Amino acid sequence: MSLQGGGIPCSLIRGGSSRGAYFQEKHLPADKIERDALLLRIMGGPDALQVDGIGGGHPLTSKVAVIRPSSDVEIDVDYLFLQIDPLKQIVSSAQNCGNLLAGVGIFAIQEGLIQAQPDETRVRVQMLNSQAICHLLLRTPGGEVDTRGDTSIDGVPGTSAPIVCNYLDIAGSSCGALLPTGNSVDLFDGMEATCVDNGMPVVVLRASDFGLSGVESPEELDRNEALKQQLEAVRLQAGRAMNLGDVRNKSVPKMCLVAAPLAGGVIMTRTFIPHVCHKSIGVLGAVSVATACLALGTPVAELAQVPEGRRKRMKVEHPGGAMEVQLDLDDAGKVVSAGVVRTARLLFTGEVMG
Ligand code: NQM
Repeated sequence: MSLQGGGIPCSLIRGGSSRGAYFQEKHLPADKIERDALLLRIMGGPDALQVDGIGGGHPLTSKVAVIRPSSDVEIDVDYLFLQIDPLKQIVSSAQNCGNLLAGVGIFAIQEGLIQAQPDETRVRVQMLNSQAICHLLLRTPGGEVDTRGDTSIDGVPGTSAPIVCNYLDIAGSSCGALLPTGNSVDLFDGMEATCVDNGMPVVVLRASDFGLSGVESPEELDRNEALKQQLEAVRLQAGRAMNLGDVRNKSVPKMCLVAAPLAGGVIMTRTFIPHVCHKSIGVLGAVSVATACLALGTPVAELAQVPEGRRKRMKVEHPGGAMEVQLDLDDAGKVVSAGVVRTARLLFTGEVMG
């Protein structure tokens, strides 16, 4: 059977608690407008189900990773993340994704962009959305990627091999500063908020200020239209204050409602990404919220249970369990690196029709 126009090499990978289509940059059109039109056709839409594409009908399963070899000797591959809005038909590079990042090493090895080592392989990735760097450590017995293992992450059934993700220097990666408004607390529509960017721009607010306990299910929160309107009004103001400009059509900042932790973690969260409530929490979203817990005098720090010491292992509680983040601080209390453990799995590799 011959297919009109031929296909585009593509792999579908579950990265962390998200799923996305991974492409080599050289297989996509160089022209951005053509590239985005093609990706919208591939993922499907405008349609909530993305029935005419390979997207999964939710922001967490409507994602694309574009990979290329790096020209920098300190970096193996460059990774561009694109969020595809199933309904609005927007392709946005305004944010990073630490979940799809977890799948970048598997893709780079499978495509021959880097050579796997006999036991473990370190893949040095530059995130083109923010120029920040992350080192991924993958299990590669006998020089082959092995995704089988006994590590489980909340939000994903079953277990797989761990992928250790070490982020270097991510403070202010999208907004230019860790506290982009210059304040640790801002007031928007009378609500106290902490605007933070440690890899992901997030506006952290008390759930109780919205009359919520902070443990409502994502489905219940998604049905609460009045809440979503209030949050969007705050988000538009916070976006400008965070140097992100008009964020009406942007997927950042995320909106995180916090409450006291319930299961031994540091803080309880419900995160809107930004118009749908996350089933768990994004990786860099969790790193940013954990970092906000350290900013004394903020509403989130008052609710948080922060462990002692310069190396802090912090469980950020969310609707599906908790995401453990490790923050390393210097003598001055500044966060110098962040680490998370994720898993990823190659689901298919082949050609997708554009
Ligand atoms: O915060 C969801 C996800 C994400 C992004 C989102 C992510 C991150 O769960 O690094 O991983 O916040 O849009 O994949």
